[in-house]
Amino acid sequence: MDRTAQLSGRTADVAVAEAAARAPHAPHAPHAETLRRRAVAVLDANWTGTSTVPSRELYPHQWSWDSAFIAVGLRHVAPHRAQTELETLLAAQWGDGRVPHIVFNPSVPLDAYFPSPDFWRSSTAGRTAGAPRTVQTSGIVQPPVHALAAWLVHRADPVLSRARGFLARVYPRLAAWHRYLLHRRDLGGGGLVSVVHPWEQGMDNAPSWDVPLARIAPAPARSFRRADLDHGSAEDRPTDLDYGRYVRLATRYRDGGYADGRGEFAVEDPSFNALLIASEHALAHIAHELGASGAARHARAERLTAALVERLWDPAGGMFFCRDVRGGGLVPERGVSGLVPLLLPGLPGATVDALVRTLRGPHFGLGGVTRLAPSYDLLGEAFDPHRYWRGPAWFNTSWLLQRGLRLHGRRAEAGALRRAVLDLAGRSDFAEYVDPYTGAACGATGFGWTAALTLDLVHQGVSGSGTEGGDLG
Ligand code: 9WN
Repeated sequence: MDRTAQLSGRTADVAVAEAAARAPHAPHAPHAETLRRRAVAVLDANWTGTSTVPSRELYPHQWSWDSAFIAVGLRHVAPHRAQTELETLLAAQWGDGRVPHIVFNPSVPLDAYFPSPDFWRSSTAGRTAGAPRTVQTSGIVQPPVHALAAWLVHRADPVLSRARGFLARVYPRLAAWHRYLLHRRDLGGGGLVSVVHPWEQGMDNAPSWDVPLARIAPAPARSFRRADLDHGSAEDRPTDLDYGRYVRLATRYRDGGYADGRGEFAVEDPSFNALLIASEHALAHIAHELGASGAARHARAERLTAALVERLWDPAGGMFFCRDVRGGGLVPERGVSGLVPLLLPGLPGATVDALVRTLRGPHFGLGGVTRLAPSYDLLGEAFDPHRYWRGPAWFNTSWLLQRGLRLHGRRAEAGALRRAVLDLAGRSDFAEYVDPYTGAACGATGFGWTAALTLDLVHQGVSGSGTEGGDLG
């Protein structure tokens, strides 16, 4: 008698359910369904009606790259909401094309987050740069993941997208956003985009900023009040000294009317530029979908990839480094940012091989001592497993890396990273970030992009592909 026939009733159901739970790609695995429901609940709780906050307590407004990642997850369960998420953000775009890093919710008290709208004064200080009049925003930007997100959102429900004219409406804004970056932010003159504040790059406290930041005189601690320490522990957050420098940089930028090109801080970052390139490829797909040719955009993305390799690749380090444009050289700090270009289709094969070796080697330990990519070199002097962007693992970077691994045919490594994201996101209650060794939750829980990218990877298991027909190349 075969084994299936021996099983009956409830026993058989339990056995099937257990087998499904063990199979990581099983469409109906009960643990995947539970995880999916929990992730949806986080996104529902963080939804404001027009966008999703990263965290109700710590980050109670709309953040730019968070919203892009959130839309990528939302598309599987609420495609209309995913479109709205991006449309809300893009509605706050400035006349010069910049997409602000924060869109403030006017019903949240000013002291809930610092720097608040009265610090940025976007509608007055940003008037010349074309800041919107009706909505308050910050004046700096964040990584341009939006075109990639818009393309993925479209592909999740093309019928709805076409019916709403989603791509036709967002395309001009996304094109203006890329134009702003490529024309106003090429501060190094080599074709790549510079960030003018660590908050712009998204990995605020990374050791790569230490040298360029050291040139900035900090604003006095008494001149501002940090709200982050009301919710996060001081040992995990940036120091007061670094905060003073962040405030000084932002103040000078604001007082110069948010004009670009004059600031003392300008850094070409590998992750920021790689995300721009991935988004430029996505814009090419969007143009094509709208009946135009995407060829010029693909060609530009390839030129940018060549510039990235030429300006930021460090053969000895086996990874990309930041370039300190004002200081004139590469910053030899190994941050996860230097691995993110793995998601680019046009990278030379030898570069891909070296990046994968570095990711799995002693500095990042992936598949050995770590299951998610740490934000910084495990062997680096500044390493701290809990301090913001100085060691802990964030879920968005591992999501990006698993896409890169998959794109370059590293299926086993991509699968392991995917399973690690799902496992640790669930176990940490969708933490903002985790200890890279233990997976213990750090920062906020119920964090928007952790829940959203979990949803995306749960769905990838269900659909079995996840490449979405050339979304990256
Ligand atoms: C400053 C919202 C943002 C993320 C960043 C993360 C953190 C803000 C802060 O939170 O930055 O923008 O106050 O530290 O570093 O990546 O977008 O989740």
